[in-house]
Amino acid sequence: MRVPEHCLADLRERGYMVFEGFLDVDELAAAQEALWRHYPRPEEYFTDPAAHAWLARSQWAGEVRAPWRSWDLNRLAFHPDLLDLAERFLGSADLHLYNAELWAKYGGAVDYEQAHHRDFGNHSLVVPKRSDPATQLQTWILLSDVGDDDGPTKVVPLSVAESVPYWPETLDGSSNDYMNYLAAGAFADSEVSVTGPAGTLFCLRTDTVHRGSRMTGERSSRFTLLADYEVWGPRWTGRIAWAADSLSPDWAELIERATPRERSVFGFPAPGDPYWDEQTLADTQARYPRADLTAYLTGHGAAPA
Ligand SMILES: O=C(O)CCC(=O)C(=O)O
Repeated sequence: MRVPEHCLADLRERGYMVFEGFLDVDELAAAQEALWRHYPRPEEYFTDPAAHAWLARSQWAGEVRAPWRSWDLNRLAFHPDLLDLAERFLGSADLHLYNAELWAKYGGAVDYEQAHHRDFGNHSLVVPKRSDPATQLQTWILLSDVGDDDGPTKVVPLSVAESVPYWPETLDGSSNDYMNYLAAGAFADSEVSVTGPAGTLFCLRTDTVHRGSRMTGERSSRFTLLADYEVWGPRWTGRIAWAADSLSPDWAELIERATPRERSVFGFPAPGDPYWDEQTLADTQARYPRADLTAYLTGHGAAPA
């Protein structure tokens, strides 16, 4: 569902927004079913956690980067209403999907508690420019219901955290590590728990202070899909290069089913790009035989600048 203007205003003013009902019932159900191609169902996990020890190696063990094993998941990373939101927030249609991950957490697997931090530390080589619009947008789609016991993200409104410098001396005097963590307990009174039913969209900027929290429910599980957007341009930002994974069958299906606009968020050359000529078109068609590449022949449907 299209993200309403008041949510966008929250994102601009508070540094985060939460929108329930972002996914419709069918797209949510299809994505949830596809999760089990990557993860054990909760009942399966809790019957024998030791059989899934890979999920307990660290609090980040449950992250799986795109492309995923189902179009029903892949398409959510560039859902039309997500692209619409990113375009409205970042102020440009020339969007770059600079990371996409699934993240599964299971109660008792590991301690998911984190200190408050800002994520730009591993999304940029430098620090964010204090500009409007902000330069990076992180989006999280909740694929399971998230209540207070399910390790909800805790987010701190911009007005509360903006006095803390981007690369602070730690507030407790300990040495500052690579993740610019803030002192334990900081903002405990002002942080907001991001709870909501499956299908909710949560967004924040990479300079918004937040943290992961402990799962307190004995058999809690939480499944999320993360997609990070920026505008193409800077050389100092990003997370990954999509070409590194572009030999997998999941990638081929993604390119073959996506529209030219959707492909362009991965860096696939847009219609009208000087890259396209008779040779590149024929050879790219050989690489992706089921893709409709006619737009690249005609130049129609070029990604707007
Ligand atoms: O999982 C979460 O709710 C937040 C995690 C987080 O902030 C992080 O790992 O940087």
